[in-house]
Amino acid sequence: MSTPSPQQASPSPISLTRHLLEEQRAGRINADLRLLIEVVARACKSISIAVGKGALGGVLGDAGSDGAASINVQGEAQKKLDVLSNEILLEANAWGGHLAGLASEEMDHSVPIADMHSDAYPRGNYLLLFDPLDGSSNIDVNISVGTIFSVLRCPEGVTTPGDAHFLQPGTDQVAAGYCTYGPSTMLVLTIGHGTHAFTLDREIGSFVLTQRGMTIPEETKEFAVNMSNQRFWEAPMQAYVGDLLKGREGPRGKDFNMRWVASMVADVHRILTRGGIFSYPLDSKCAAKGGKLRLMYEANPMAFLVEQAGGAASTGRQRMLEMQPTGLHQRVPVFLGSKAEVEAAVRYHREHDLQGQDAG
Ligand code: FBP
Repeated sequence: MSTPSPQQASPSPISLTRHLLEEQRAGRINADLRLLIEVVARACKSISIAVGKGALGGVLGDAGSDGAASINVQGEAQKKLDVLSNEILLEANAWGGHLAGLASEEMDHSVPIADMHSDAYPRGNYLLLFDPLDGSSNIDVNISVGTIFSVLRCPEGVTTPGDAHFLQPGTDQVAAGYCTYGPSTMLVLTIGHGTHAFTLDREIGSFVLTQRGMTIPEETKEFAVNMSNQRFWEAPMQAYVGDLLKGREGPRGKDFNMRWVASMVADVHRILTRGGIFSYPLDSKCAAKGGKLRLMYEANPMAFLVEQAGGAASTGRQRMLEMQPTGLHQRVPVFLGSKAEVEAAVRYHREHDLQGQDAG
C-alpha cells in the first residue's frame, strides 16, 4: 500500500505556512524560526521570478562594469544573478527581527543585523548562512540553479555576532534547505524532523507541500561526479570510481550510470528524489583550499537534508555534520546520498589510509 501523497492525504493543499504552523503546534519549531523560514522562502520566490525572466530581465551574464569583472571572496567572477540574489536575501532578512547576523558566499565576512541599518531593526536569536545562487556556471545556459541556506542559533549573550560565532558544527543546525529554480521552483526543507519538498504554485504564489518525508534509497546504481577531474583525484577516489566503471564485471558486481548537472542543488535534488551518490572529492587542483565546495552554506545544509532523508554525508574520512568549522568560507571534500554507497566510498578511503599507515 503506497504512502498517500500530501494531496491524497489532505483534500486541501498544505501550504508551507500551514505546514510550519502545524510543526509549531507540535512543539517542533518556535514562532521565531518559523517566521525566519517564511522570510527566506519569500526571498526565494523573488529570486525565482528574476531567474525565470532570464535574458528578458537583463539578469544574465557577469556582474561588474566597464568590462571589469566583479570578483567575490572565493576569487570567482560574480554573475549578475549572484549579486541580485544576495541583495534580495539581505534585504528580506534585515528587518524581520529573527536574526542576529547573516553570512553569504558572496560576502567576505558575516554581517551583524545591528550593522545593517544602525539599530533600526530588532535583532533575533538566529544566524543565517546562504549560497544565494548555487550552480553559477549554469546560469547563462538555462540549467537549474538554486539557493542553499543553513540556520544556527546565535550563542547566548552575543548581540553583535562575528565570523567566529558562525563556526558551529553541522549538528548544531536548527534548519536547512534549498530552493531549486528549474522547470518548477521547489523548496526542500528540514527542521530536524524529516525532509519535505514544497512546489511553488505560481497561480497562488505559495509553496505547497508535494512530498512529505523524502526518503533516499539505501542502495543505488547512479553516481554524480565531475569525471574530467579524474586524473587529479587521490588514489582511493581513483579506485572507487574505477570499480564503479567496471560495473558487473568488477568487484561491485553491478552496472552504474552517471549524471552530472554541475549545479549541486539539482544533483542533490535528484538524489533526494530517487537516490544516488554525489561527490566532489579532494583533488590536486583544489587540495590547497581543502576542496571545492563550501562547508558552511553548501555541504552542511545538504548533509542535514540528506541525513534527515535516511542518507549519509561524509568528507570521505569523517561524518560531514561532525566537522568543527575553522573558517566561514572553508572548503571540504563531499560525498553524500544513498547510505550504503557513501559507506562504500568511505571504505575505499579508510582502507587506503590504513594501508598507508601500515606501509609508513
Ligand atoms: P557555486 O556555483 O555556488 O560556486 O557552486 C559550486 C558549484 O557550481 C556546485 O553547484 C557544483 O556542484 C559544482 O560547483 C560544479 O563544479 P564543476 O564546475 O567543477 O563541475
